[in-house]
Amino acid sequence: MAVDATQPYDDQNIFARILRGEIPSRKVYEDDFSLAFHDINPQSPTHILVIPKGAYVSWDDFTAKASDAEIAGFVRAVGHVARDAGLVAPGYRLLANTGTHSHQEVPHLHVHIMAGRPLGPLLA
Ligand code: IU
Repeated sequence: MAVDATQPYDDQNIFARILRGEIPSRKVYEDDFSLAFHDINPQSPTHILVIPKGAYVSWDDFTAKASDAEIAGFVRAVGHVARDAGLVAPGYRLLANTGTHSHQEVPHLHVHIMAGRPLGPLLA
């Protein structure tokens, strides 16, 4: 079911549980502000999710409430993960579904990094 981006944070959501180490993930990167791991159901040869460590439902929640340090750290982490995976030259797509119409499924902000094949127009 799609997430309402205005809902309160649910600390039992699957990514909160991954952050607490209650559920394993295939970790790619971690720093003070961010965790990156492989998507469990990849839609492209490379499909990595980057999440902030703070409790934010969505991009909206994050950009409204997170500190400048968290936002800067998170944005840098996304760039770092893509660079480190060698995705800059071939190219990659960033996606952050936010709320019902976007079909956001997990109520903890995540940025998708998708790459590894020509992805085509966004709405193809
Ligand atoms: P969305 O933007 O909320 O629709 O994306 C959720 C993503 O989380 C989706 O690509 C799932 O495959 C992925 N995911 C995951 O990697 N691990 C999980 O345990 C669950 C979902 I549930």
